[in-house]
Amino acid sequence: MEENAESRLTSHKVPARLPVQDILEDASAGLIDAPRFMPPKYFYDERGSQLFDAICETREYYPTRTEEALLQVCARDIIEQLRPDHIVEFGSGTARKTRHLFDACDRAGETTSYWPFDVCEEMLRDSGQQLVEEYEWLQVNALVGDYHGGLAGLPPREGRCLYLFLGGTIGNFTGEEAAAFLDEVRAIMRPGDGLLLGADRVKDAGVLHAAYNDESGVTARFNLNLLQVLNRELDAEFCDTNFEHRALFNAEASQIEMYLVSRCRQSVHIGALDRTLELEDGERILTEISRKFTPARLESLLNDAGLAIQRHFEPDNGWFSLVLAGPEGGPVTQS
Ligand code: SAH
Ligand code: AVI
Repeated sequence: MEENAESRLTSHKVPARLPVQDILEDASAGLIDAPRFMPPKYFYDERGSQLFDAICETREYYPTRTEEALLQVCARDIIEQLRPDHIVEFGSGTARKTRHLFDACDRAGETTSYWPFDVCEEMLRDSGQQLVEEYEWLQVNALVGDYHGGLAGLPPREGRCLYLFLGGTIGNFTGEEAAAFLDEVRAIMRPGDGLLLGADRVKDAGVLHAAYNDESGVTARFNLNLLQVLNRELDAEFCDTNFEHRALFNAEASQIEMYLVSRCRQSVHIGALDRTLELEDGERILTEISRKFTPARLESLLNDAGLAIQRHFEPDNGWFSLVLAGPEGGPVTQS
């Protein structure tokens, strides 16, 4: 990397201020007894992050391209309204869509620093290097950590902040986790700051089903990759041909549920736990929920955290919401 670009990239570990479990504790709590589940953050090792990126390219997975089209249209307005000194992004991944905001900064002559916060260190390094090379004015301060550990441990920032939580990742949180997280975001926001939140919407079950069961099988590989993570991190002996991917829409709970389903009766040893899982044929491990919102549900989630919607961007088909919210009592404009 060119010297000037390298000097504009830093990396910091974000200390957890709230209790967060590690993979050993999560596996011990979630895998030994039914109902079995693992938190979705373990999908995102280097390969899992690449597979998520590949999901975004599939014909069936509409959220990325829908949100990107919204950002293309609203980025300029948002930058001109907020004029952020800092853009802090939770679960930033490749930051591919965030480039629309940097382009808008470019056009508006605004320089901002970017703080991508993600659990996947490799992804932060690669995307950070690309960004400082693409934008010669951009300072990138990568933040490595778990956002469920709270936001009070973020490094201090002077000036106005635009917080981003894109992609519909809020849908991967339970209702309780989402409320707690938005409370944390509200607590670090100051007057004039904004939160740009992407949330996937309730829609035809067939469209949802296809998005999480793409024909090329990328989502299946993403889900099954979790077993490789468990094998590597916990000295486990999962054999991925003994499991299959299943994603279904639970209309009552308004969420996609993603499972790894045992294809046979099997015993799987987990070395680090010194335990053996006994799985029946057809038994399931819940690996992810992806909640789908109505506009009213989204609004009440934000309002409950003391955040008011200032702008709401959505496509004509209403498939996705991108909302700009701020501390209650701030300016409200229609779009
Ligand atoms: N925002 C991007 C990526 C979404 S994928 C987009 O819209 O396309 C979800 C991202 O959140 C991944 O990059 C993953 O590594 C990150 N992530 C998942 N759980 C996390 C956690 N607990 N703390 C921090 N980052 C997390
Ligand atoms: C990151 N998150 C918003 C994705 C989603 O749609 O819930 C993760 C994903 N899982 C399967 N496909 C995509």
